[in-house]
Amino acid sequence: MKMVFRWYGEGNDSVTLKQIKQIPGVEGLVWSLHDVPAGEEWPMDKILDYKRLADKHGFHLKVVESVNVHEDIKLGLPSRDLYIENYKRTIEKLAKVGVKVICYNFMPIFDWIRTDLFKEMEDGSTALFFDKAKIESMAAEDLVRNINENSAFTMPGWEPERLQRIAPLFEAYKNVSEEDLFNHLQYFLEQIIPVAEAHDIKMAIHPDDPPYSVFGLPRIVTSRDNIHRLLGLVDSPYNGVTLCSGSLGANPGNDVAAMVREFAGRIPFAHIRNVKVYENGDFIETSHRSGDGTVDIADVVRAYHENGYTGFARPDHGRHIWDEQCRPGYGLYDRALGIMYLWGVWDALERVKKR
Ligand code: DNO
Repeated sequence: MKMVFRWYGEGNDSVTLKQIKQIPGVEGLVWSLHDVPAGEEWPMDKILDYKRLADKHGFHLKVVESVNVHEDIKLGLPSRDLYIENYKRTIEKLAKVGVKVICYNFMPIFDWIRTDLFKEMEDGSTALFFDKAKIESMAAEDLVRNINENSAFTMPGWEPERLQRIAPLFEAYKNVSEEDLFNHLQYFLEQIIPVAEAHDIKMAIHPDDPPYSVFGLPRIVTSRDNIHRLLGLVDSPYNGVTLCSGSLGANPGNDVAAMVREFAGRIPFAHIRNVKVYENGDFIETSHRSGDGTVDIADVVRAYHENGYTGFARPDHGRHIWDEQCRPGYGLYDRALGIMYLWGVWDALERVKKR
């Protein structure tokens, strides 16, 4: 398990590279060019600027999260070919700075969805919260407004300019079924995977968060069966998954550890975090510890360990604790605590193995 840490870039993150350097066992940054719109080819000079910065602090840049997929690709429009070509050029450029994994998602219109970014927990910390009934009665536009008004940072996947395009996008998705979305993903993968293979970069699709349809939009990366199916669309080790325990874990019907055991060879990137799911379907993000949420994180780590996991892993969203002012879910303290929990479980398992 190679530990990496998500960082949003200079001026765009409350956490500094010096602070990340002091977390035990973190070897690389999980990064992106957040100001390049989805569908555009990434400029080499900006990639190299990032590389210089990472080098200066002794981090590698092997994991990108995300190179976003243009909506026309997900919609299967004729204009998709142009955006797929741009995606290929970006892959070629990223190979030049040593990138090995590209995380992306195939969620229509919205990336992750939450109703509260700073929901207060019993211990006084705050965390990202999903109120299922509220979402079901809410207009999509209000949710975008709510997210933007409550974060001091522009949130990837929720850029304010999205608001202007929402109505036509919903209209465009009206006749797109899950089956269509699978076909559009296949079309994308058939073109992208050979380029990824040639450049030794693994593509790792992120599950849908939450892992079910929201606002009537189709969502396909939701379950064991659908992940099995998408891995078969192009059956190559370069067509992989970012197995996110928190996204999949928001549906208690998903056995995350069993998925790790089944798909281990196809998980170049692991997102490890916990989530507490309530009976009515609401959920809140908790500390990483098994006992604090619904997902048995210790067992998830054990599943990776059993399979001799050598891929990349990052702690995922944490709570906002000790009065930290940070991006929702991406503070320093709780993610650093999360890392120490993951290492603790991992090292204990190593010790037992060597006995
Ligand atoms: C949320 C993240 C997602 C993820 C994308 C990958 O914090 O886990 O936004 O980065 O879905 O493309």
